[in-house]
Amino acid sequence: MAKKQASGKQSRSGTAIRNPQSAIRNSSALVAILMGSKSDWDTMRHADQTLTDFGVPHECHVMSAHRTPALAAEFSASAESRGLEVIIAAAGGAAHLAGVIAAHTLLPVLGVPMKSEALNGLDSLLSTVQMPGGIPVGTLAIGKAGALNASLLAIAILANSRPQLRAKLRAFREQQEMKVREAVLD
Ligand code: RP5
Repeated sequence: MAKKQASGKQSRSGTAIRNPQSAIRNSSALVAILMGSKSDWDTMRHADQTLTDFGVPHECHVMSAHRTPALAAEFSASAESRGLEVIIAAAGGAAHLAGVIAAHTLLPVLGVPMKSEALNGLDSLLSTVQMPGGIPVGTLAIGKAGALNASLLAIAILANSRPQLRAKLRAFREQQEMKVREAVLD
């Protein structure tokens, strides 16, 4: 992303590394957010923001199953040894990114189908969700809701072994419930 380059030296909790060349990586990252194109960032920034809000160290990269196949394979094959625990992979159209990433790692991979111009995301959804048996991709909803839920699901996975994160997730749910209960229609 052109957005925030090379805050790469920072490694405090919650720091997001966004890096166009994927050369700079966050040594403390637990979650990686990958997207097939910079054009996916407007959607995937919601996942980035949620992980930041929860203080989860993470990194964000553009890489493509089609346009940068070697980078996608190298990234996913080395992800576990770098300490990553969950990978979120977003792509649109013939959306193979999550499946390709999942093929190279044992880490849980959460797929987010992007809204596409031609088919409004139905193509992305089907090509992400319809993995043949043996290589799972946990597929979320199309677009913004999927981006948000992928980050919340990543947090829930991490929270299984992190009580403080679990408490934050519980508080988030309680606040969300409160907002609905207290909604006033004008
Ligand atoms: C996919 O193709 C990307 O994930 C994106 O959603 C879609 C279109 O990419 P651009 O042509 O906008 O780069 O690889």
